[in-house]
Amino acid sequence: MAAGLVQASELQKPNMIWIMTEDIAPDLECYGMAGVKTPNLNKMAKEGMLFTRAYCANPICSPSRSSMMVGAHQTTFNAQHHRSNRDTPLPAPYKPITSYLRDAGYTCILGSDLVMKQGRKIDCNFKYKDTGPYDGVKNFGIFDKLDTFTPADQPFFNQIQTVVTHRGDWWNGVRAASKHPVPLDAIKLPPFMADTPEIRYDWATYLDTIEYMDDEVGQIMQRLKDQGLDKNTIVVFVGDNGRCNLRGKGYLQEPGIHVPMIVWGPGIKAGTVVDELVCMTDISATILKLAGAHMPDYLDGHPVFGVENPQYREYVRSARDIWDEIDECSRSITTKKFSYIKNHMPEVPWNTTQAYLELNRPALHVMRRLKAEGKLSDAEMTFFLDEKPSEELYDLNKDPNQMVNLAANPEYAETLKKMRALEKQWQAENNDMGLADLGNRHPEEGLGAVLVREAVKEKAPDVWARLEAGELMETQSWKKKYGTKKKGK
Ligand SMILES: [Ca+2]
Repeated sequence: MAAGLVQASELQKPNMIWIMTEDIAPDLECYGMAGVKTPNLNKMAKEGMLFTRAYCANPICSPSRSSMMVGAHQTTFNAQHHRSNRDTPLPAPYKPITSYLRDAGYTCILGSDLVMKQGRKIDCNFKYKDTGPYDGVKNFGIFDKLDTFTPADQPFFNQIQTVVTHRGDWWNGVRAASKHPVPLDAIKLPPFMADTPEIRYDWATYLDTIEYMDDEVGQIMQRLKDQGLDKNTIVVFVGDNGRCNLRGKGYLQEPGIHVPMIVWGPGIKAGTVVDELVCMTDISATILKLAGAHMPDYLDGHPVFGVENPQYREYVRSARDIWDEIDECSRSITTKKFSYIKNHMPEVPWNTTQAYLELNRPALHVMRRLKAEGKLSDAEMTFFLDEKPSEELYDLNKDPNQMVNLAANPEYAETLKKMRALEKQWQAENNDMGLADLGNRHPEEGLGAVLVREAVKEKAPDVWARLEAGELMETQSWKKKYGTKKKGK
């Protein structure tokens, strides 16, 4: 091929920015969330595509991020357990999508100097390094450079993680510094949350962090314009897993797996709202397609934007496995109308004693107290049952909050059969390494969060009492404060 031709086609390749925001459901103004203002994302949605039914393959960071980085369901390559296999190379033929993007001429960039903590989180459950070459045997670098894109990097792929929405010691500070803190009476809580001042404060602060993140997105968009790159750059905005609250992150109900997704840029039809089902792994496939990169057979998704014939899904299949010290195994099938969840370990309640949750969920403590006082409504009680049902079935059109489990309702027997069949079909076509090791698993022991919880309870019962009263506290600093560092580390 003549050199000139190669150059011309390289120039036509779009740059792509994939913004991944921590721990949020579709809780943006453009999705109708009460109380929050997200002008930058609203604008992006108005000028681009807003997906109303986008889902993660897992409701926790690392398995979900693993599926996105590879473009396949995490259970098919043993990445289903949170923070597992960090010293194990990806099994062949799986590779990070950046490997194929590099082959297609892309500069792969991690993070941005415009966002809190530089946005460099990777958090995948296989062996990797942030930067450097990758062969999957001796070299494990996933990206080429950090923090900035320039015209010279074209075509480039930049993945940016916005961390502010992840619970952290900055939350109270973000609210205090906000020029327009979300008023406590402007928000609307879902029916499964008790309505108390503590829970309202926590919810409003979450929305404040979303506003902060929206401003970061605005800065990224502005830099694209300033550098004259906006005409040739596609921007994808998604959540990495669901909302950091009850029934959210960690759970297969909608608040845990349903995430926002907005796409903007050349070839993206303005003002489009897509109500079709999409999984995050479809984004990985789309990015490879738009880059003109190799699309390996193991990809679980199909191109869903920027192409002539997007291939949407009949259903999305999600999975939850080990998270910290809690062993768990649940699988879900989401169709346009129904949500089906199979709980393989129904004896593990949703309301576990997981240290991370006890340190980071004010609502959990408030509602445990209300439960003890007999003050929770039926809807609020759903999270606090002693066991999970072995199967759940919800009509998402009639019951978007998933309050009525229809699994035992004879009127829905046919639907239940169909949903079970979809899960069976998925298993027949795909490998589920999380079902394979069920009953023979090793949840994490000696976790920092567990040590912190025990130390604070013992050394500072007054501080622990404030947490139990539902105060939003800066629990990350407790590690240092209460000397929970393990000996020899
Ligand atoms: Ca996350």
